[in-house]
Amino acid sequence: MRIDIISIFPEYFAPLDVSLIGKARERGILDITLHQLRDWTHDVHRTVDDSPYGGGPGMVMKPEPWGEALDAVAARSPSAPPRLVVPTPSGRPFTQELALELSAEPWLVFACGRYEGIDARVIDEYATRTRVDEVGIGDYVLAGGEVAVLVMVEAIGRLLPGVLGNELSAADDSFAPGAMRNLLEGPVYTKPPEWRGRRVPEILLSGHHGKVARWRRDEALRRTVRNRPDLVTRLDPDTLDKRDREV
Ligand code: 6GU
Repeated sequence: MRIDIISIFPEYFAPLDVSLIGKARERGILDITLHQLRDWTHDVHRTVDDSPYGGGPGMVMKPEPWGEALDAVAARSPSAPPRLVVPTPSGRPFTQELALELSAEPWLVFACGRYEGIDARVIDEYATRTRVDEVGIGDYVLAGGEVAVLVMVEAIGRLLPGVLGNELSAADDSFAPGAMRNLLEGPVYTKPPEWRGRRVPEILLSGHHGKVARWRRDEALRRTVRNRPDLVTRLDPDTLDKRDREV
């Protein structure tokens, strides 16, 4: 997968050299290019923002540098244009489902806004040429889209074939489609079997795979009720059995 990220702070993306995503890049599974938006300005101050029409606080990102930047980045391939993702707290929610959908794309461009956002005509203009999604990562406000893009690239990147050590581990994730849809993962344990007087639940030492699976599902349900009661109403009734309802 190819990813281009346009920002006035490309230094924010240093973590993408590290760990799982860094390895995926070294191995050629992920091809990430960072771009400095100011490279597409033409004034001595390399201006990217201006005051909002209609008044109000803050600054708005000017359309011209964004237009030139997006045209230049998209022109790097004569084939189908990239799907454009614009991080903003006003966007649709970033979910595991959207991460999975985006992980199937050959090419993504992330356009990181700062200040009060990007002139809305940029999004309207590109929406006539390609799929554009304004996406937010939660109900709070960050200083800019950069950290949100780090979050999204990590969530998307780990779903690419060959990135996770164990391909099965993504299937068990909280929010993964299938049996874990809208369920949080329960607690996990490793050796030693007793630590500071606390025993690992005996079922996990029993070697009884059926009972272990049932226990894990019960724990996942309990944790979901406790930490995310809003998710319980979204559990698919068809996937709940009698035991689930007792939890
Ligand atoms: Cl994508 N951007 C900003 N600036 N704040 C956010 C966000 C994005 N998602 C949640 N808060």
